[in-house]
Amino acid sequence: MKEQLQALQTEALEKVTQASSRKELQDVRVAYLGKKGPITEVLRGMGKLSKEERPVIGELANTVRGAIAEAINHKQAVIEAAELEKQLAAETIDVTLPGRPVPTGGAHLLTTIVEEIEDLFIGMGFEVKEGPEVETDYFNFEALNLPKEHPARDMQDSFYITEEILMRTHTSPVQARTMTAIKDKRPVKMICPGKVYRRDTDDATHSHQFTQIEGLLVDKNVRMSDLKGVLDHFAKQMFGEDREIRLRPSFFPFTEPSVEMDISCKVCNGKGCSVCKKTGWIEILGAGMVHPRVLEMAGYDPTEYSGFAFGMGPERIAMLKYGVDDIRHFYTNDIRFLKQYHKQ
Ligand code: 2NM
Repeated sequence: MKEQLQALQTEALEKVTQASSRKELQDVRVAYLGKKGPITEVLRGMGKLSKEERPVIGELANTVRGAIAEAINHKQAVIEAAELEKQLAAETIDVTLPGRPVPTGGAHLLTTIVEEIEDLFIGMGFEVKEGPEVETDYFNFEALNLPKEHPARDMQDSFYITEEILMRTHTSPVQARTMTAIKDKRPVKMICPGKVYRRDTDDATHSHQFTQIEGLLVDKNVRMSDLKGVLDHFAKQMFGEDREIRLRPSFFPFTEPSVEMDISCKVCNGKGCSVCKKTGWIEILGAGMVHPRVLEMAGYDPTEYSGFAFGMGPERIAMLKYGVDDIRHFYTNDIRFLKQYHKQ
């Protein structure tokens, strides 16, 4: 009996040594220490032993069981530690690896141009003002010296919502509103960027919706030379110090006199090429001295105050500056077009 138990212990410890996984170890545990295992069997058969043998065998059986259990528990700890090591090694994160790039958006080319123009005028002391895109007939036309019979008020040319309300066709109503709202009739120095709407058939150079930036300066003794100085500074900042400007007579209902401003062509340096249609000059914007009627309607005394105003199309500026050949590129939003102008 004694030899049998010792042989059992040797055999079990051998199996424990050989076990290399939790499963195998558990099998050993069940096989040797389980209810149907040999040790339980020995203890169960104790009744058949003599009085002298019983305590000796009983103690030995318990010692053998303890030794096997301890070996199993020890091996279990070894296996678990090894498994943890393996898991940690497999799940190691290298925190020194460079991150994966996260795709980010970028500003639309038009946004960039509008902000650049805004910054230039802010630098000259102008305030940026915005107003409604859905306007009244009064502020869009009447207050800007476009009387009822004026051809520019043709229903065919604007998006009317009712007889009296329409999508603004320019941003000048923001200026008429601002001047009208100033009760103490102090000087005004503002630009207003924003979307405008005209009933046009879209093509490479026309869009039924586009952006405008208009400027207005009203004060005492404002002269044409002030307008010229501001526009010359703008042109040189926007297109290069080596650019020249020229003013040509023109007509707008809200300014008198009215002018159109050209800049010398950067492509040919004024010599004449396809971009400037062999003239050496490129039209950039319209401007003029605010019509006395416009000042008067907004509550400014035209014998005391004078002002200049100008208006430009950021799409056209962007097209000239970046060689964009079709205004529709700004609105069809092909990401391949837009991405070319994203800053890195
Ligand atoms: C232009 C050309 C000339 C203009 C006039 C005004 C206002 F409201 F003060 F009368 N704002 N903008 C103006 C003048 C706009 O765009 C080509």
